[in-house]
Amino acid sequence: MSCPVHHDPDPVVDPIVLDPLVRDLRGETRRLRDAGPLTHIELPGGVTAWTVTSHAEARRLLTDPRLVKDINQWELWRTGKVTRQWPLIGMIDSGRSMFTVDGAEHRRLRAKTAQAITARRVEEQRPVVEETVARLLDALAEEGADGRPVDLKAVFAQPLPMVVVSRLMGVDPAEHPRLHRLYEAFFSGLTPQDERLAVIGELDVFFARMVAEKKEHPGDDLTSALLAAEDGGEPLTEEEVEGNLKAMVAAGHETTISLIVNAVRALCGNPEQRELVQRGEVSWEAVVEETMRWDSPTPHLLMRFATEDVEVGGTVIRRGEGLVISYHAIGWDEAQHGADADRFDVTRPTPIRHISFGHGPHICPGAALARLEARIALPALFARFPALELAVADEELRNLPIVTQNELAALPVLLGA
Ligand code: STR
Repeated sequence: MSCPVHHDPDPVVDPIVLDPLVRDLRGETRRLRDAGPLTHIELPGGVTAWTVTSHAEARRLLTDPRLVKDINQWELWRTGKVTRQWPLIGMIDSGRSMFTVDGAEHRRLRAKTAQAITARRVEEQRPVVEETVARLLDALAEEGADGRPVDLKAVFAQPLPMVVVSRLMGVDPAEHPRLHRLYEAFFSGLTPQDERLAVIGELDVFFARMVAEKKEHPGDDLTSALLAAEDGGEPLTEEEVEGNLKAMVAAGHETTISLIVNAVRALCGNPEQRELVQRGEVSWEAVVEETMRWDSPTPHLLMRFATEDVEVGGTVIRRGEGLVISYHAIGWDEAQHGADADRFDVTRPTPIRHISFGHGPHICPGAALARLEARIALPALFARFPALELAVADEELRNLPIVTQNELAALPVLLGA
């Protein structure tokens, strides 16, 4: 690996090293919080970056135009210290899309996608979500019959987001297993880099073909809509549509799995709160928002780069340095959520003002869709299996070795009578 530890011109305390195997996310979040609002971290591969762990500072930085997504602003990239051989490169260098550009170009790339999945428009997806949830609950009942433990993640939480985002974007359902396999390899920290680069290549070919096909034969989907010429303004190029499509499928598939899994885990671990929810005294909305805050599906979002020196409460992010947004730690900010911020509590005043969907121009355009999925899936699951419980002790649950995602390897449950 040609990625030596980044030497800052300023004397800097040792960075907090993120465990590539994610063996103790909560311990890491505590250490990050203790280190202060802006601190150095070391990512896998020995690459250091700044990270922000304060809610208030993150909000400021996420609306600061001097912090941009363009990888060419990154000193470590420009000087060849980070290359395509770096295991996390796919999180940053993912092609031109609304995820990687800023300013006026960003507004142009994002507008139509975001408008198609606003809180209002997303209601159009409700029937698909409801049908899919009903079908997956049957599958779950079958797998978990006769008191057998069943992996709620694999059988229930994983298929739902893929079905929903695919229907929205026009991805052929026959491709779900393949896409799922590719994303597993893409995200896993254990995938050798040459293999990951091959996976990225395969995803690129897949989505390029799909865009070319939709251009020829438009369907009733968002990919076709993005390709259609605008009334005013310039339409998106095929490359731009491909970038947005890739971003939507990856994001829609990966993050919502964890939202559902983490919510079920949290409720199973907090029976008194679960009872309040199951009795209807606390809303499912509160469960979803509190899960987003307390156990954010995205622990660390990579990356933004300073186009100028940016001062944050006495510390300076130098021009060319990278900034990670550590949402899991931000959700545990006592200044924002109170002294018990590290505790799951669905009775906190709602709406809980977390920023786990981001903040500023890049705020998650799929937030309403994720919320819709979780708010249909969770009540339906607990209505069908009111006695559902974990099949292993909570301490036995393991995260996948993925630094940027808070994803359990599995969630074994017993469905109960
Ligand atoms: C994965 C690879 C790809 O082809 C395109 C993208 C762009 C969107 C990214 C996605 C990535 C990784 C997961 C992200 C998603 C946006 C939201 C999601 C970062 C790099 C989160 O985990 C929050």
